Amino acid sequence: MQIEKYKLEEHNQQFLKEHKRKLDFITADKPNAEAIIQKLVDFQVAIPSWALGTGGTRFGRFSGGGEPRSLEEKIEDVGLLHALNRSSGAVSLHIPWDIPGDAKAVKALAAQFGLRFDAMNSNTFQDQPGQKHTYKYGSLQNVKKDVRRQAIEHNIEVIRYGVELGSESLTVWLSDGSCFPGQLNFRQAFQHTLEGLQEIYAALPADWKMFVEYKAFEPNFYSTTVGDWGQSLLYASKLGPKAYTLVDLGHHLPNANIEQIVALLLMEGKLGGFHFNDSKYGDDDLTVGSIKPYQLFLIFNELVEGMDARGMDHTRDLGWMIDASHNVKDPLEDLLQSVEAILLTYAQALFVDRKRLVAAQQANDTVVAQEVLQNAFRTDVRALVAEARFRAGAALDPIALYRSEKIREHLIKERGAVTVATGL
Ligand code: AFD
Ligand code: MN
Ligand code: MN
Repeated sequence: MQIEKYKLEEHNQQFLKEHKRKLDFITADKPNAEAIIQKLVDFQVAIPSWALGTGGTRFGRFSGGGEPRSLEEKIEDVGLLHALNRSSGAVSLHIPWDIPGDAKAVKALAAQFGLRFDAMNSNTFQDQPGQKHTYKYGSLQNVKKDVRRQAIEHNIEVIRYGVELGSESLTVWLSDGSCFPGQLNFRQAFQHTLEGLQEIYAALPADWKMFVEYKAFEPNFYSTTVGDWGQSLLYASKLGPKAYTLVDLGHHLPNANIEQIVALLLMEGKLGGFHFNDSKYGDDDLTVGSIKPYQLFLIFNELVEGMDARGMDHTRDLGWMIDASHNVKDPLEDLLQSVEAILLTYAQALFVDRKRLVAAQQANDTVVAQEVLQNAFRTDVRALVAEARFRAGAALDPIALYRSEKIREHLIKERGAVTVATGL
């Protein structure tokens, strides 16, 4: 289904007066508001194809109905999101969950919705039907050469699909590791993994990037072969200039200082991609900003500062993606909330008074440094983000429009009440 243009305009008309009032309030004492609105219009966050269905718990799957049954329907769903907020202009695919039968047609369909293909994701954390060798004891790290070869070939195949779709990056997330002391020789596991990544790296087209995603735990619980940013950076440095570290917010040990990690990776020119989500305990995959909004702000603060220090383009030079999918919300509403949270936090980070912060740091004035950050964090920027959406031709209140248009009901009618999208 698609949202009719006049419906969108009707919706905006209804909210416009109140919106303008709020916008005038925030822009009155913010001379840089106009520049920030433009940055918000430009900023795009990729939607992972596996977040469009109701995510499973580790014990079950509770489908909410109307889930996309094919890659084409997943693209349609991201198209809907993009029509509602104009900030979700890319989709990130997982192979083999999303093998494009006819890549040309899939690419054309995405273009119709104004979408491009962001990073491609490989999957060596599950065995697929008919697969020759099992990943039970890991993929690239495996002690068996045949298993390693299979994992390498799979990644190269993913690159090939990506080339057909116009993607320009590969994200490798390995679940490799061990559950018990003594199970693995750490050095050998690292070396095998590095050799595998080197072969995959060699198959990258000239203009592609490779993102090495790390995770400290789960499904392995004693060691992980790409367990933290140090290990990821080690692989990325050994691989070469096209390899980068990818930071997923949910992949750290509790209370890790992610903003510091981000700052240093940016300093080294080795931060490539970002997976947004939120969590209280581990890799909870909760809606962005739902648990620790101040942490997200501090991370964004470092991202903006670090990207500006290197003259990077905020929109294009890092891969921005949501990686969250949960089981109690309508996934499309959840994604709208996540994108909104990202834009709000980005806007707040843009409001940080850098000059004052630097002066406070140089004077060891801890109080003012904290004031500067918290002033920005406590600014209500919702009207600015809404204005950016409005200017881009999207809805002032995407969730309100989603509900008043009864989009989920339409999708259920179209696709059925018991559909289950591919994914976890
Ligand atoms: C994992 C990682 C990774 C992967 C995804 C699969 O975050 O990005 O692609 O889940 O659903 O935890
Ligand atoms: Mn991730
Ligand atoms: Mn994860």
